[in-house]
Amino acid sequence: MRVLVTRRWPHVVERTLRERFDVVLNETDVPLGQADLADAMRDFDVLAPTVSDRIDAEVIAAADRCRLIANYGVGFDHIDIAAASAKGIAVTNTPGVLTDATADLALTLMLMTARRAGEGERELRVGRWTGWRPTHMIGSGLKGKVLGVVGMGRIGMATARRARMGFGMDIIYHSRSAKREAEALDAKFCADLHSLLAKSDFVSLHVPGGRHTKNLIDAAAIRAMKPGSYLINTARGAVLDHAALAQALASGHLAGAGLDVYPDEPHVPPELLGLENLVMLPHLGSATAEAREAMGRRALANIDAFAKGEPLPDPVT
Ligand code: 8YV
Repeated sequence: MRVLVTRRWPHVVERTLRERFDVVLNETDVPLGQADLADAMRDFDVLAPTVSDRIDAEVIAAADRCRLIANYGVGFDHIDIAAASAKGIAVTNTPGVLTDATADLALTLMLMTARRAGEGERELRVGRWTGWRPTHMIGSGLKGKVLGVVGMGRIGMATARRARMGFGMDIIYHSRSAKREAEALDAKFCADLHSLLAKSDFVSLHVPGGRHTKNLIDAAAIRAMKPGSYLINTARGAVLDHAALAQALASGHLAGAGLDVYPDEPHVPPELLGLENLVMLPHLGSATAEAREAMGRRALANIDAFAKGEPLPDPVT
C-alpha cells in the first residue's frame, strides 16, 4: 500500500510507517502545492496531510487511487469532507491526543495576556526597563474571574478544568448542549453566546473550524464582550473577525488577547502586529513531543486499520 506523508512526523512513527508501507515523505520544510497534492491522490492509496495542506474539491477530484485521507491533527476544516465522501474516500483525524497540549497553551495565553508577559519581555529585551516600581505593568489575576468557554468539547473541557482546579476561576460555557462532565466544575451552561460574552472576564474559543463557525466572533460579538475582558483563540483563525479584534484592542474595549491561530496561516493580519496588548504565537497548540508522537501513532492506527480492512478508529465521515 502506498502512503504519502505531506510533512515530517516524529522519527519513531515515521520508522514504523516505513516498516509497514511503501511510504513517500515530504522531507522538506515546504508544504506541497495543490498540483502535488492532486498528483498524490492519483498515485497513492493513502494521503496523510496536516493543517497546512488544503485538500479542496479540486484535489479530491483527482483521486483515482486514494481511498483514505488520514489527517495528522484533530481539526479537519482544511479538508472538503463532502467532496471526499462523494468520492468514497474515508477521512480520519487524531482526537484526544492533543487535548492536554492545546489546553495548556490556552492557559499559557491567558496567563501571558493577563500578566502582560509578552509586553514585559519586549520591554526588557530592548533595554527599556527602568527598574521595579509599584505601578509598573499591572495586569489582572485569574482567581475568582469568570472564564467563558466557547465550545465545550474535549479541549474546551480540559481548559475549563485547568482554569477551575488550578486557578480558581468560575466557568460558564456555550456549546450545542449542556455537558454532564461540566457539573463537576460547577460550570454553568449559557445557551446564548452574546450573554456569555457579556459576563466573561476571559473568553476562550474551542469550537471546530468550518462554515458553521466562520466569523462566529464577529464585530457584534466583540462589542458584546465585557469591557476590559480578554479573548483567547487556540481554535481556528476563521472563527474570529481580526479587524474588529484589532479595533477593540486599540480602543481599550478589550484589555488583551492571545492568539495561536490565524485565518490564512502563516500570514498574520498586519493590523495586529503593533498591538502591545496582544500575544501572538505561531500555531503551537499541539507542539509538544508527547502530543506530536501520539498524533503520529493515532494516524498510523487509522492507516493500519484501513490496510487490514478493519473499521477505522477515528472516522470523521
Ligand atoms: C495540529 C491543530 O498541530 O490538530 C489540529 O487541529 O490545529 C494543530 O494543533 C495540526 O492540525 C497538525 O495538522
